[in-house]
Amino acid sequence: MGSGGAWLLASSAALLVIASCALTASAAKYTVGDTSGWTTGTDYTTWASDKKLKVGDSLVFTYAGGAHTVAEVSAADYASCSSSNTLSSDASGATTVALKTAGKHYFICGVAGHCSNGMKLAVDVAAAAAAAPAPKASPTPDTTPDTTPTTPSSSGGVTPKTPATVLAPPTAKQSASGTTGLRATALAGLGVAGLVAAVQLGLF
Ligand SMILES: [Cu+2]
Repeated sequence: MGSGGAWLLASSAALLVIASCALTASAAKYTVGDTSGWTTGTDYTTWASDKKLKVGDSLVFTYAGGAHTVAEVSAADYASCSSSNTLSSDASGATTVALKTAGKHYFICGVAGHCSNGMKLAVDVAAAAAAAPAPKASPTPDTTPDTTPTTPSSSGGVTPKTPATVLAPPTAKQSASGTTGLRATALAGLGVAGLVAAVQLGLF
């Protein structure tokens, strides 16, 4: 299992490299099978093993037109070499597949016997670099609306018609001590904040 661990480490390192390079890397085109192209007798598992594909890249399948097909299939159909339910298929001889989504993509040749003889390709596509998240707009009201009535602490004996009075302490205690006054101011502030919220909710 030592080699498996090393593989995992190598894969993790590769992912880090991809993540750090994705910001500047441009879309790449990969010729499947390199000089062998898309044909029987080529090990595409080995070919794909060191490819660092990402969204935006393209796979280019080159083959004699009509001699093979390039069919994108599901994982299950890849495993069973079934081309009866292809996601896309082409037999032009020069098939370019743009990799538009991250994750696994599976391709097989639909000609009888070719897939089961190894003409199948599975690739793992990494997500393109995510754009930096835009800063969230702050919903906090920084300014007091013009319609805000005077605070209860400064309204003297006049009883405000606002919810702020609910939280305001009795006016007699406001002059009792500095601490009580501070508390009253804080409570009044809470009341005003509630009123502002109520105004913004359209209750007034
Ligand atoms: Cu084929």
